[in-house]
Amino acid sequence: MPDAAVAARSSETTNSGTTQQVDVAVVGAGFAGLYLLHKLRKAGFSVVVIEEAGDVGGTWYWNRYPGARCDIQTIDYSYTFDPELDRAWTWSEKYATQPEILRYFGFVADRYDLRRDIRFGTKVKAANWDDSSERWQLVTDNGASISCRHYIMATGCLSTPKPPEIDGVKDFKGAVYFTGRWPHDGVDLAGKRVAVIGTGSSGIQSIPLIAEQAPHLTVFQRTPNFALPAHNGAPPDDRKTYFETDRAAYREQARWSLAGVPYPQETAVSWQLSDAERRERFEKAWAAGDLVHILTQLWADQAVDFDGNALIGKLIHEKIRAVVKDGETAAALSPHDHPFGAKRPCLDTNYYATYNRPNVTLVNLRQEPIKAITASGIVTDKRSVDVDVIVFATGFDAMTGAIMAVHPITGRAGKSLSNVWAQGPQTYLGLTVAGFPNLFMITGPGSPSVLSNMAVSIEQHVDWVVDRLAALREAGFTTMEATETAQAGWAQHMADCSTLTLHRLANTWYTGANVPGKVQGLMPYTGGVGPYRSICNEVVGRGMLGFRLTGPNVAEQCNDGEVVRLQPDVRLVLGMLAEMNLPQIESLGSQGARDFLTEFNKGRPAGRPVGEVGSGALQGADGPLPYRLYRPATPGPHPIVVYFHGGGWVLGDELSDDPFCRDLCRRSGMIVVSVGYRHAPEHRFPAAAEDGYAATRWIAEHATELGGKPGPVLVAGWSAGANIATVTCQLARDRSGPQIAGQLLVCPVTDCRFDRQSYTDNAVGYFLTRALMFWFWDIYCSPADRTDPRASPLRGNLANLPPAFVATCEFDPLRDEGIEYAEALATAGVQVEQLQARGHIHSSLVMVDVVITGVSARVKMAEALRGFAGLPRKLEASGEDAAPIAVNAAAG
Ligand code: NA7
Repeated sequence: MPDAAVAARSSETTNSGTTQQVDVAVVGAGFAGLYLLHKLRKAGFSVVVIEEAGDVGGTWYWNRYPGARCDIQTIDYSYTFDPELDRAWTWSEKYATQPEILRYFGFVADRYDLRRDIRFGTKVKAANWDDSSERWQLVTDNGASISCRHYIMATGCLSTPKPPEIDGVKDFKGAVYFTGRWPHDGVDLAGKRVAVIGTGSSGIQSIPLIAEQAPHLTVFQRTPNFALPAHNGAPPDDRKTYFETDRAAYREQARWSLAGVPYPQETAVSWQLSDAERRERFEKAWAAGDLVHILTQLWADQAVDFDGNALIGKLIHEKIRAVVKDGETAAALSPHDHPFGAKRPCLDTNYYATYNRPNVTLVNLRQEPIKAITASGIVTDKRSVDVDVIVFATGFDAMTGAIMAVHPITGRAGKSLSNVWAQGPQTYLGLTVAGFPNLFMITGPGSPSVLSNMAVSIEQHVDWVVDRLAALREAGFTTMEATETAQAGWAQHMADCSTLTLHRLANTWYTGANVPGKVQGLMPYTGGVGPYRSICNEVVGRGMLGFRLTGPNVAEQCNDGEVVRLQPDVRLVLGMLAEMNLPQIESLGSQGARDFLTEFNKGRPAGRPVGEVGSGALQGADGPLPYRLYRPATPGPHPIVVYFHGGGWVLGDELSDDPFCRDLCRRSGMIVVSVGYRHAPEHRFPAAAEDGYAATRWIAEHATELGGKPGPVLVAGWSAGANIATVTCQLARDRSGPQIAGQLLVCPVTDCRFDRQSYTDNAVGYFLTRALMFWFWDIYCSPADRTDPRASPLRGNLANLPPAFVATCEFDPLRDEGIEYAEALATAGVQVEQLQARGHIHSSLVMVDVVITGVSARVKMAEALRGFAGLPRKLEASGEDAAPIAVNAAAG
């Protein structure tokens, strides 16, 4: 049996000389460390926990400032691994105070007899991986050094206070306190003039209580934060009842939710709700006093869409104005520089009302930055404030601080973690780092961590890690290490996820912006707790994908690869579709397939409002055709885009791509006319193509009547509709008009061959299947007709066609024929812009408000259309495009 496996089977901790030998060493005895210790022991590992503090509790051991409380309901901020434990503890309040939370950790430590394996008052000074023994060697500042097979950082995300970065702190003659390192015996502020610097959660929780004790309090605010009343008290009945009725279901729902708290996914989008309905939802959320509620339950687009989000900011500004009597103070307290939720909002008790007290002054550092701290107080650009006490509520070097800055970690071949992370944290799953075998981070950067209920995320990580260690041991492996490929893939997935939400638009500790000099980038995973859990499970299910496993007597195992190559929201959509167990469309017959599509489309979000939507009839190749017209809200006349819907020449109609047409109209500022061309099998080739041409001609001739700009029109289409659009361009060139200024082709069908690689790579599993395309072709076109350029435009003459924008998607059977068409156009001298959308499927780009990661492609399409029409490519600067402001400039 290999030595590690032997060692791992022993649960005895031994001291060899001055070195303590264990299977696993854990740093930190907070929420994560305690559960790790319990679970590792149960799995038969010997464990030591190293903890700097004098007792258990982690962040709750240190953060003892007045008003320190949990801001996730404590019913949700609890261990769930042991139902007996869950039942044995009842929280006294909806949001427990720090002393009660600390008592809870003491209770847990006692219940499982954890303290005997924790070395309190001890810090790790260095951790080095030793390749020959395949163990981590830890040097501590107190007692024996440690040799361990596995090293786990349970150091918390917010545990290393950030230095104040303000000159003169040492000169100050009064008392200085940090909220994150508050004296255990408390601080008597009676009779003391106090300054608080910082208005994050710690400042906002402590300021009202300090104001009650101190004769005068001056608050130095750099960035106003959104704060909501906690309405603390007994746990609310609705949640308590759900919880008490079925605890297991409650916990399970939390585990698969987006934020780690059992709330359903909101589906109504902001523009579907009236002002009154939105206000009602907002008031309900405001009264609920629950961060996760207000962050997730108002409307579906609140966290992902700039405009949907801005509505909330305005409603909160009203609330602030209603409480704070002085207008200037109210304005200074109202956040305007970041979307609601992009920076961690706070829960408060009487925070805004505190500024009505005569003994409280707000100093707005945006208008008068701090110049220095002197012996007697704080000097700004405009005033000098004498104080007896300064409280720094200035936050933490979040997420990486406690892992990287606290002690040097040296991995394989002498690699230092600080060097590897010099340009920002690189991880696989936020759990491991390539080059650092057997090193794990609980809720590390790259995992949902601080964007979730930490309790749920910690338990998921602990379970995953300990279960993996046990499985490795069973299989005889002694090392486990992420591969570079897997890690790079995770970085890409993280970047993709970061485009989903608005977090990228704020400078926050989520991005490292609060620490001068720290490399900036969104550190937590924004794809959600449930999706993240399923990815971690998938890694295991696919044979530890992205990990190299080695052991002395077993063959090395490495299933290398990237666990998520789809865009995160596309992955979710495909997952939901798989769960729906939909029939194969080609098995339904053409009418059955049409009925199915109509039903299916009812479930999608309503398209966004545009200036006007109308309908009418135009002249097709063989009679009238219906059309739908989308007009922008801006004054016309606007250029006209003739649009052809997708559906394989068999399905769909002028309404079926409604959300996409609205999106094109809004983003391009042009009229979009969606044409209801004839379909097969009733009307086979070349009916659709000839209708496309005739409709375009009719629209160009009737541009003025339609309220459009006379002159050249543009054509656009998706899938078979893109086929019709580009065939129309060829016919218009050959039949002397109409004039077409440009063509937008989204995932076009361009050729009848099925042997391109994308037909094999993406034959099944990505919604449009190879079999479905066969079916479409069979219905539309006889084999003899298929090579006609009106069916396979790639085979036509491509010279002298209008400029084109061709979008293709990576996981689309039609990908390669689209790319080939773009290349052939370019070869023929046509101006072409290509967009190869990574991680997307055939329908991604037209799934407006469902596939959020398609937004940037849709923006580019609209810009291309505007360019073709001779307009400035950008319609107008939206807040979404704005770069986040630099927060660190104003003070310090
Ligand atoms: P936060 O949320 O990072 O808040 C720190 C506050 O201190 C914030 O208002 C900062 O302004 C301010 N700050 C930081 N440095 C300075 C300097 N140099 N000058 C003036 N003001 C400064 O930390 P918290 O401890 O309140 O909360 C951390 C998390 O714990 C919280 O989000 C919950 O998850 C629990 P800035 O916004 O950077 O302009």
